Amino acid sequence: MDGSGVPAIRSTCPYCGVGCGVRLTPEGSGGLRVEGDPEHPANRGRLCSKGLALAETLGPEGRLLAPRVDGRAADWDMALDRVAQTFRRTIERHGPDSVGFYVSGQLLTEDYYVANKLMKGFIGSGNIDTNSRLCMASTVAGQKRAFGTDTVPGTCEDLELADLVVLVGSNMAWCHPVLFRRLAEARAARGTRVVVVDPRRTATCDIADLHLKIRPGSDVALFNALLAHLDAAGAVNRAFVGAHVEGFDAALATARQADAAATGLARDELEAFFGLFAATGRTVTAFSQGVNQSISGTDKVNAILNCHLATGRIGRPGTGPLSLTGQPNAMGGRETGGMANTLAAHLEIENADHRAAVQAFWNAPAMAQRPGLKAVEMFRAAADGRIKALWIAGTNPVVSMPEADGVAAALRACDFVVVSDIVARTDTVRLADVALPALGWAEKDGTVTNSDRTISRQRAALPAPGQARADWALFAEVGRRMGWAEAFDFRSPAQIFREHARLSGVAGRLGRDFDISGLAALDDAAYDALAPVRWPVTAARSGGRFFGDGRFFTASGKARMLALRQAPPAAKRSPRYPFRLNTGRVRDQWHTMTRTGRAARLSRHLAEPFLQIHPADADALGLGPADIARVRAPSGSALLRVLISTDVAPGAPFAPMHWTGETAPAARIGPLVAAATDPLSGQPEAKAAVVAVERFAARWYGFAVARTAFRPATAYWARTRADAGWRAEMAGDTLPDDWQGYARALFEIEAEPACVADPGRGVTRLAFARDGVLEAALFVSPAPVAVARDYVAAALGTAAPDLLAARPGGDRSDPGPTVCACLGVGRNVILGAIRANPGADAGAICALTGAGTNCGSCRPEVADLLARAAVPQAAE
Ligand SMILES: Nc1nc2c(c(=O)[nH]1)N[C@H]1C(S)=C(S)[C@@H](COP(=O)(O)OP(=O)(O)OC[C@H]3O[C@@H](n4cnc5c(=O)[nH]c(N)nc54)[C@H](O)[C@@H]3O)O[C@H]1N2
Ligand SMILES: Nc1nc2c(c(=O)[nH]1)N[C@H]1C(S)=C(S)[C@@H](COP(=O)(O)OP(=O)(O)OC[C@H]3O[C@@H](n4cnc5c(=O)[nH]c(N)nc54)[C@H](O)[C@@H]3O)O[C@H]1N2
Ligand code: SF4
Ligand SMILES: [Mo]
Repeated sequence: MDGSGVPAIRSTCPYCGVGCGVRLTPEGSGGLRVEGDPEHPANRGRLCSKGLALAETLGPEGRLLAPRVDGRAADWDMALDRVAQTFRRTIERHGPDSVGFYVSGQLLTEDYYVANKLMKGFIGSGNIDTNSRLCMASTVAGQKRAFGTDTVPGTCEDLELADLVVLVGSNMAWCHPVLFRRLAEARAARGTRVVVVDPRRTATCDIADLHLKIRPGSDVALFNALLAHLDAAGAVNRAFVGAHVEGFDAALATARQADAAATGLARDELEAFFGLFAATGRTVTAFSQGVNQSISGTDKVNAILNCHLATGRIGRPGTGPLSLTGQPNAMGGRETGGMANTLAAHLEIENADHRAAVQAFWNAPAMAQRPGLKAVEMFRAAADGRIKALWIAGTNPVVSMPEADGVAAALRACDFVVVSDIVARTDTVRLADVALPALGWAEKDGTVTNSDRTISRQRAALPAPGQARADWALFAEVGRRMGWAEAFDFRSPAQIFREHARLSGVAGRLGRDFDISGLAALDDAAYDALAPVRWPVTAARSGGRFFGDGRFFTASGKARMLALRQAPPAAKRSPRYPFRLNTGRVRDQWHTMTRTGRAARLSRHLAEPFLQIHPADADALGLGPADIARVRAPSGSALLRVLISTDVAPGAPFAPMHWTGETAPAARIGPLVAAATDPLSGQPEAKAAVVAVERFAARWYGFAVARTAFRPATAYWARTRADAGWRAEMAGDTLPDDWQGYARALFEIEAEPACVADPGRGVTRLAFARDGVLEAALFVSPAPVAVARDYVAAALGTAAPDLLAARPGGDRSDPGPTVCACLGVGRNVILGAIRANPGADAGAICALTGAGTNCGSCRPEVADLLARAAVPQAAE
């Protein structure tokens, strides 16, 4: 209840797989108050910086509000008929495998269910794949190999009950922040030991007792060597292995041959880790994209599972492997079978009995008989004409796929491309023949499943903007218009959920793990009121852990250990491409920034795409702090701000994946990543590209702010939101004739600017006013621009006398890039507090500056600043 007595609407955060519960209270004029839900088991009221900024990402600005056909506004009938007829005609002429759907772990379970039913049961092809292919596919394949099903054995509480938590290829502090806080609190309370396995030092290492800076891609060697050690140390659980595991001997024999030197780790580091693991019964190994996104991703997963199976540490409190899922509904997508090589309800597409059961349940005319094209193959097929009609929903592959320039070319080549999205301009929507406006978070209704099988409701709290419709409704409409009126007669998410739950009962009877038949009879009111619930949900059981009883879903009922060999990354370093590029995420942006990019405070943490590179590499390349680097790969190139840091190893720089043609066109990372995939899972190796790096010979650097959006015409620019407009970093290799003319064209302003030029230093500052308030400003310099950026951005729309006066100024102290997004505390402010208070601990610095006192997502960074000498940051 809020003060007015209106009960808050309970829903779920739309970002990461932690799946935090939120309470939404509509406020006048379309606004929304967002708070953590104290009753949700995932977060108990906590939210991270992204969840807390959700309200700032809403509103009509930039939304796709009406269907568009061939670039022109169209009505729903016309757009949906065009989609249905084109798909129908293409299938008639070229067969069902000539069409495809590419969907997303950010769709709701109900959306996924309808899309999958349409493709696999009615169109009759397996060609529905998802961005989960780039995300969780290796875990799916690894869990199926070991357990017989894609089952997450434990729960997130296990992180709090464990004595040892091993985080492999997971930057949990930034990517699953609320779970990280739960772990940090448990560690403070009970002394949990934490080991981080990551080639890079991340904020997650703040709570690590041991950080293993593993050589990229060598996790199989590490866990093989661990398995051999566990055996030698007598830590193998012989009783469990004897009764419940097969393949132990072969797995151990291969593991004994493992070359631990391949990890690049020192003997004492390995011994410390192995000793800790062997001695600690309650061990959880949590893993994410450093494991999955690799050509040996599936083997990495199984190498981890091997160690848990050998020690019997699975299915009991405080033990087990735990896959940290990325997207809010990565799990729901797997449960509905929305991947090219799976069937609904965790059934197997290759299994004739399973196909027959689903076909009978759906009364389906044309069941897919074999797996369809996986993401990378699907876009290749679009490029070479095998796929002639493609529907993309809830994902932005022109940014996020490997060899992303090739994906753009594939969409241009493909006869018919449909994109359903919430945003009017994305790199992918721009290439659509038909663009369909979808309802977004807080407007739509349905369910999601988080990392530990907890199903939660997302609920609508705001009216539909424009003509937007739910994703499930779009797939159902097209199904009806293609001639399957009865099968797609879906009128509500509750109705779809009941059908999904009933189908899971069929799977349960076939001996599968995913069974929520206990929810099949929910009426609309009960569905509306559904509280978070962990599957399975059957008459016999609800929630809990799997495999504590030693029974697995393989034919023999035993788990499988696998004999695994270390394989290096696919792309080979060479004199031409001497660097191994690692890619991933930053704390305050979500993927391609279509939502988080709208919140000014989320753009202050790291406002620019960057290349994090070791000082030795920077020296050898002649790169200085805040220079621009040109990064070239065989499949594309990018320009990135240089951030010199010992967090990365020499030869192994890191770059974030978030920037796009809309926000920083020269800085898209997707084009640099080769489309090499794991042979079993089809997951691309996004963490191990090979690149060359050189200094970009910038003749000038710039920083600009304006109240209206602008797109600089220059080699490098990166634009984010400011509270009252936009801000951009820029760099160019050609000097314009005059800066006043350049600025007027950039901002599309005719007026005369206030101008301060220091020709001696080559520094120019231009500021435009309208009605006495700052409209736009541009700072240029032959060296990276030094200016108090947040101060200048905050001056937009104000009288800003020191910027508008034609005198040098603006030399105020710069709070620096934001560390604490909640309270807007800058890095320099924190460094100042550290300097002024020698001996103060992180808690004291937080209390002094306010940083970390709200959501706490930035606490690891405050501790980090305290712990070591500062290194130059981007955009300072
Ligand atoms: N802030 C934020 N949070 C997010 C997201 C986001 O976009 N922004 N996206 C969500 C999604 S969909 C996902 S999938 C998750 C991803 O969550 P994470 O997997 O935690 O994040 P990443 O940054 O992709 O990569 C994790 C780490 O893997 C390391 N790594 C690279 N190569 C190797 C290797 O060979 N071995 C090992 N052991 N480690 C390696 C990288 O250095 C990196 O620190 O985050 C989710 N949460
Ligand atoms: N180099 C590199 N590449 C990577 C990764 C990496 O670590 N490195 N990680 C990979 C991983 S793990 C992932 S999960 C992917 C993520 O990559 P994407 O899925 O491409 O990224 P998003 O920005 O989340 O795209 C979601 C799209 O859906 C839209 N949208 C939001 N809500 C809705 C809705 O309700 N309905 C519809 N129809 N649309 C909506 C958004 O506006 C946006 O355009 O990136 C992958 N690519
Ligand atoms: S940890 Fe943050 S991004 Fe993830 S679900 Fe919770 S609030 Fe959302
Ligand atoms: Mo992901």
